[in-house]
Amino acid sequence: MSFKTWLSTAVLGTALVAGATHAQTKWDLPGAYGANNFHSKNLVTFAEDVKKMSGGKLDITVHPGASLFKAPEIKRAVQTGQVQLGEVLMVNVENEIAAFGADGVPFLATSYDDAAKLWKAQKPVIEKKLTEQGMMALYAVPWPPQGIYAKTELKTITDLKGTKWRAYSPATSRIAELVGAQPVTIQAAELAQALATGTVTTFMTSGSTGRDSKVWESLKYFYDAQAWLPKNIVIVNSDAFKKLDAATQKALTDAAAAAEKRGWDASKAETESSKADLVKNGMTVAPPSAELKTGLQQVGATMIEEWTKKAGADGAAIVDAYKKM
Ligand code: PCA
Repeated sequence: MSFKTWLSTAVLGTALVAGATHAQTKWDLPGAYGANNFHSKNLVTFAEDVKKMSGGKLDITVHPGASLFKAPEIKRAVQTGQVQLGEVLMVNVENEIAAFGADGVPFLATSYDDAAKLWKAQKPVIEKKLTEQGMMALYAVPWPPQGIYAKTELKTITDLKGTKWRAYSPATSRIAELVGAQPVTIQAAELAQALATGTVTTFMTSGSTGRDSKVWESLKYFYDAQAWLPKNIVIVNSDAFKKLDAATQKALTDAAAAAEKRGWDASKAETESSKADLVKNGMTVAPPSAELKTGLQQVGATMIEEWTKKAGADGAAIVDAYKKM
């Protein structure tokens, strides 16, 4: 090779490398919860980490508050490649894939330690299902424990009869049926409005969503039943992932691991701070009475049985692995 040829090859090579460093991939990440929610803030930090760790090569724009897709549409949007990745409430997928609903079964896992075990047990099954559908799991973070909100005092489960009950998943609709309430499915983004118009007067969710929706403007009671901890999962389209170079793929999965850890810590902190805010805004926050708790546990027992049947071998694998931990 002449010096001249060598020189031009070297220059061209450098230009290519420089070009590659500057080539930027832009992704969109839809979420269903308000920009101030701890999950959404974690998504933003995750996106910032990815950008930093990939040397600017992967630039993810977070779209919180169901602004790009409504909560139940996000999984499909990732699956069909309309977006590269998205945040999904796992229990929203339960009717399609029962294993996604394991963390929505009342009283199966009720503490953060048990929720962590359940996630460990659930993860291999979820990963397999996602792979079959051309997706991958990046990270999952639980909501704080679920309690019951009500306008009037609840002494027993029969006090829920006939109330207009807001549901966010198949399992929360099923609870309404079992207690004789009228279920209305409303995702978190529309909850504040449903409360303002009186469409709903009872429901189960976290202190976090109660705070986000300023429930104290219409409701008085939060019974801290700690019934389950549903998770949000961030999923990515496998083809989009494969198009990234190895270093950028690693930046994405490393940032996801950090986001999972950060999210669980934020969720724990959120449990306490959100309940404190409910109290500060005039709500009664209390554990359920023994009678109410017994009633809820009976509902839970029916639902564990129903879910186990529906989830078949996958459900059995999850519950067996979980119980061994
Ligand atoms: N908030 C979400 C899901 C669970 C939770 O705590 C909601 O209420 O829609």
